[in-house]
Amino acid sequence: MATKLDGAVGSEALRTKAQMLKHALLKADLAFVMEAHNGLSAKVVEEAGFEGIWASGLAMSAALGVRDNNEASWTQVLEQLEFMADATQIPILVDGDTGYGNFNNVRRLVKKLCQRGIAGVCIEDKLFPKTNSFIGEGQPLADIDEFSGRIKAGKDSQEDADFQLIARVEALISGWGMDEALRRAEAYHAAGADGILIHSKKADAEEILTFSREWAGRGPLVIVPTMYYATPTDAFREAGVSLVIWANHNLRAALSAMRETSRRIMEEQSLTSVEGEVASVKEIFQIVGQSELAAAEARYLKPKGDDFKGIILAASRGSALGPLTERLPKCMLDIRGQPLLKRLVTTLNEGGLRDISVVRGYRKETIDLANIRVIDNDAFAVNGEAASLECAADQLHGACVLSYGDILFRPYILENLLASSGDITAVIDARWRGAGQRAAERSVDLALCSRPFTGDYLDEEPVWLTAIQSNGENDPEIGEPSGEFIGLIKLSAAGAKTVRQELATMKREGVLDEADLPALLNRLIARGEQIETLYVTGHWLDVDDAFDLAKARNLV
Ligand code: SPV
Ligand code: MG
Repeated sequence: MATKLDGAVGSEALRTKAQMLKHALLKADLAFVMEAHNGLSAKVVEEAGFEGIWASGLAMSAALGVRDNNEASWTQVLEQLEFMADATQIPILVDGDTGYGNFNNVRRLVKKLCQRGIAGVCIEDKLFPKTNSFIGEGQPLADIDEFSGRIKAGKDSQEDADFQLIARVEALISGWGMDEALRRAEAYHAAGADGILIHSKKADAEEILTFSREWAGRGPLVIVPTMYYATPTDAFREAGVSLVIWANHNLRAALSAMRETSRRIMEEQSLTSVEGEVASVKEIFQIVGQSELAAAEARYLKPKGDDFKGIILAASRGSALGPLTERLPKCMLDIRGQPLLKRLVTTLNEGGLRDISVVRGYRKETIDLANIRVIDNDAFAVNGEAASLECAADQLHGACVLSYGDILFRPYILENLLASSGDITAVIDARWRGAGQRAAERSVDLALCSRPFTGDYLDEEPVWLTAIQSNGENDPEIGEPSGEFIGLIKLSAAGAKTVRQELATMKREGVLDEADLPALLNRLIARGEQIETLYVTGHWLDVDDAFDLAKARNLV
């Protein structure tokens, strides 16, 4: 019994694809490579766990709709190989046919393959343009010396020291017999081939096993059992074969599946019967790595409005408005022909936010705008903003903008907010005192920040919210306030998760119902979360009372 050579590279040294292929050829165990013909099938081969990919000339040609007669040019093949190599981490052994010409063509081929990250090439001792080995009888063979020159030229041109060049002996296929096959194998081995592919088109493995015996482990042996497929794999193992190529079965599987699918859709004029049998679109997204692109976009692209959801808290009545809110919640009060909420939704839409949820409570049936999702807080009379936000917890996934339902602001405020870098950013108006000297009477959420607003154009140091005071109980003492929280917050996906978790904790602790948004922010600050401040100077309003309402009506 012949034994497979054991000169394998230590596994710790397997850094490159060429080293991995070399290892597969030299290690003690039998190795397998599986056919692929494009980037997708290459990924499938890798996913299945193969050590390497056989870039089959027959399969790549057929996938391009042409014959295995060098009808696809070598650079067209190279293009396919580049996609396959980019798509995978395992080595590719390329079917290089005859090398596309003489020694000079082989030189250029090997050089280009090395540049594209291909681990090895197999060239066969035939003449360009080649014909598939399973077609016809007695195909002419190359002169031994000329072919040995191709091998030497290929080895001398490799830019990667571990690149593998396999010489394929076609003597058995062409009917020249065992002695000629062995003579050629010996010559190619002496010329520097890293392995010998002995090919056969017999239905049994007899001549392959005889060759293996005679070859007696002089160098790695590679076989393609397409025709003698019924031979148990252990027979190859025992014969000391190094590498088995499963040469064309992905292409053949794809052809059968595509034919059957097309036939049924044509016949049935419907997709229903094939739908459950074909890969889902989601599987396609998965195998081409769509999620990696999403992660990269999050890292490299500035977020745009359409990456954010809007959540508007509009459950309360707005009691300071008295009889005006008997039939309508304050967010639905008319501001020059449009409800306040509609104006707010329009501002968000114009900032690019399309997915808007409105948490409604008081007179909820009147909140009936188009293109919004409504979420009900039916306990609005006994709870507050934090509980309303918790009602929208299902929407608190991914980046969000949270807004009170009774505010209006200039579009640039939203634009700057979306561009802010913090996971949680709150908009603070530094000019709150100027708001008609009514701050004392109004319900104002006063904020203390890490430093006051400077108005300096070049000042880009981040400012953090350190405490916020509201009408709720247990408010922290605010010294000299830095500004007023306008009721607008941006959350990154991480920020949204943090808020969701805090709301869940508050619910568990039984403090959710009494909490407003400032109370939530204070809890986050106390927990060590950094809340960024985006300072603005006016250009927004809220509607707490009739005075505000009049002002709003004047402003828009
Ligand atoms: C190929 O897969 O293109 C091969 C193997 O060269 S065979 O088709 O068996 O010749
Ligand atoms: Mg081929």
